[in-house]
Amino acid sequence: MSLIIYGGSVSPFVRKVRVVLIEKGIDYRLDPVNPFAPQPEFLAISPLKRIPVLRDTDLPEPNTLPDSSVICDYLEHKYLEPALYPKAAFARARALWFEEYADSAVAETIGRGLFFERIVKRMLRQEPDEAVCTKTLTQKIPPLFDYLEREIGTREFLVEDRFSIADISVGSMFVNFLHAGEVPSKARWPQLSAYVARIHARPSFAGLIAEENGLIAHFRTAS
Ligand SMILES: N[C@@H](CCC(=O)N[C@@H](CS)C(=O)NCC(=O)O)C(=O)O
Repeated sequence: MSLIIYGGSVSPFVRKVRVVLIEKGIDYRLDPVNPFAPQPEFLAISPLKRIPVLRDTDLPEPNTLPDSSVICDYLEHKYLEPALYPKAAFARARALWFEEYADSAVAETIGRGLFFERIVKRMLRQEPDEAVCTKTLTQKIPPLFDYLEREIGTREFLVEDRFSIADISVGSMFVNFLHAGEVPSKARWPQLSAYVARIHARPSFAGLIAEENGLIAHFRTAS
């Protein structure tokens, strides 16, 4: 097994990379790292102190790459099949846009405004601030989800007619939404809600969600 992913399973960015690896059928090892209490060896390979970092032991050092988007792009070029990025220039760029949208605004809103409050704070033995969660759910999330509802429309996937990095990135952020005890409202976002359920039903996502649920359930009940 030549690939090592440093990170924690409930990070949406680590999950992005794991889904790419699983979809491509590539073996890897997940080496647990807590980015909030990093060891000096980890800081040396992650200058922004973020997870994930990939190590490819097929290569001589330096053989590590930080950042989920960089790692996914590397994996796409190293393992060509199945392709997870569109080939046509505009479609590829559009998929990268959805990756960026998920990794920036959606990650920040769901991550900080819900997952951090309801799960990470529990891990730190602190109480969630439900006022922050309410503001996130009522003010910050609706415009983000409205946009995704329009973009997905009646399509099966976000870009072209096949599964891509766009769906992996968006789908991964919605796992953290789920872990925080939420699902997109079927009444307000019918297309998005069906789309998220479809993406999460893929064996790659479903296996990881099942694995993570045990850990999350533990922290949901912790106080
Ligand atoms: N752009 C980075 C973001 C990674 C990121 O923010 N990871 C979070 C965990 S979900 C982290 O390591 N946070 C540690 C910190 O903020 O100190 C990527 O795509 O990998």
